[in-house]
Amino acid sequence: MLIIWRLLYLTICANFLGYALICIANSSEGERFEAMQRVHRKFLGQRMTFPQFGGSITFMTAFGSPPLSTKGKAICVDSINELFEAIEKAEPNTTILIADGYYHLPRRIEIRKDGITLRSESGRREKVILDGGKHQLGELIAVTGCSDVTIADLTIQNVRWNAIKLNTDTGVHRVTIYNCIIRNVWQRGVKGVRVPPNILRPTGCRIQYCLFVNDRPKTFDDDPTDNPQTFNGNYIGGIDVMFAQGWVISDNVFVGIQGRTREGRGAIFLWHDSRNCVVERNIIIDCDVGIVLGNSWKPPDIEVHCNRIIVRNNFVVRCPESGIVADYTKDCLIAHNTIHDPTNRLGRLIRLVHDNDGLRVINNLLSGPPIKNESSSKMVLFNNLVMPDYSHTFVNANRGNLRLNTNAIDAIDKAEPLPEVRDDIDGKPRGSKPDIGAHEFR
Ligand SMILES: [Ca+2]
Repeated sequence: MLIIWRLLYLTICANFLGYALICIANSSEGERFEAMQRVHRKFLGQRMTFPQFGGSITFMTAFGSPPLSTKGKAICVDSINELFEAIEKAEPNTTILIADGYYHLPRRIEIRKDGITLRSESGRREKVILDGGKHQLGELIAVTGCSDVTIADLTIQNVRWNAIKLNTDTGVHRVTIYNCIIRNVWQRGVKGVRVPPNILRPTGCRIQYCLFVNDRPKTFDDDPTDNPQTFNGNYIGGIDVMFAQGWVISDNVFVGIQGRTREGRGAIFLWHDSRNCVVERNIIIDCDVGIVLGNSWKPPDIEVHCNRIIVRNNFVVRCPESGIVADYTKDCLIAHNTIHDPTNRLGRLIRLVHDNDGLRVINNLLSGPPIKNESSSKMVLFNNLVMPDYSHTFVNANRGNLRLNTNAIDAIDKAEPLPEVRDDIDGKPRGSKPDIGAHEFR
């Protein structure tokens, strides 16, 4: 026991010493930034899986990404039976650590107690695979009537409908979904449902550092409920949440979330009176739709779909149905995003439709068609750079790396400073002469 404590102490000291040395050893801001990035990645790979540690360990990374802590008692499991037993018997505030392995789940995992954490013991998300394919699961994890749940460092794959279903109509708050891979899920990676008026809307959830990826477009075989009579194989998206309040959706990557005829839903989709959320530093590549605030269908009891939501510093690459959409919003901000899709079939890199009172669309970089404004609301569309094809100014547009290179003379130092955007997609400070788009070149 004592040895573990000492090791832990030494580990923490070594890391902070590392930070200090980096700050001293690297003179230029660029070098410091690169070095910090390396440590940042190291921290992300280094999970605190010390079950003996009763309290929480806080590691602030270089860019303030949220710390993951091991809460309360920890239980290690290495079989499906142990996993279900642990979930069922766990006291609130228990951490369940899953051993590396491939788990064909026979039924949905039901999390119903406050403070439950479910994560891989190794911290390597690709090493713990929870697979719903063999038993054709409709959903893989459900969170019901509880708060402060964490799901981290693991893979969820082959699920017919939803990978993680938040039953937000039962009071679900402060859920953290962190560093997971969500793969081949055929309706939604994360779903938050409609909330009745007498239930507190889901507040303070975080979805960060996750990879949402599908290996191919959806087919009819993937989901019998999605057929020519319903959604024609296009009922598919990444994150779909209603009534979200104070959520952070950041630092995720979405690849290939595609409907059967490439008419799917948003990689990130917030609607039904969602408020005060931040969507930032996400990279969305080859999905049908990128980031969507609202929807053209709005029930009578919903005044606006999205209120005071900030969408900043995202890369959106080749999303043919729409890059970023605002549709029935109020006082939202879409700023410093880079969207690349020169041949977008609908001309919708940014699409504004229906009422969007108080919307500000500022300092975005569009490589492709200009903003498609179908809204008659009073909005501020300012200092957005539109180029028919700006590929040559990106590090690697094909691979979705829209960081700028020296060719980007129309973007570099050409943005209007915005108080809401102090840094870029890498967490690098913007300085006094910000660049247009999500990346700060210098
Ligand atoms: Ca600059």
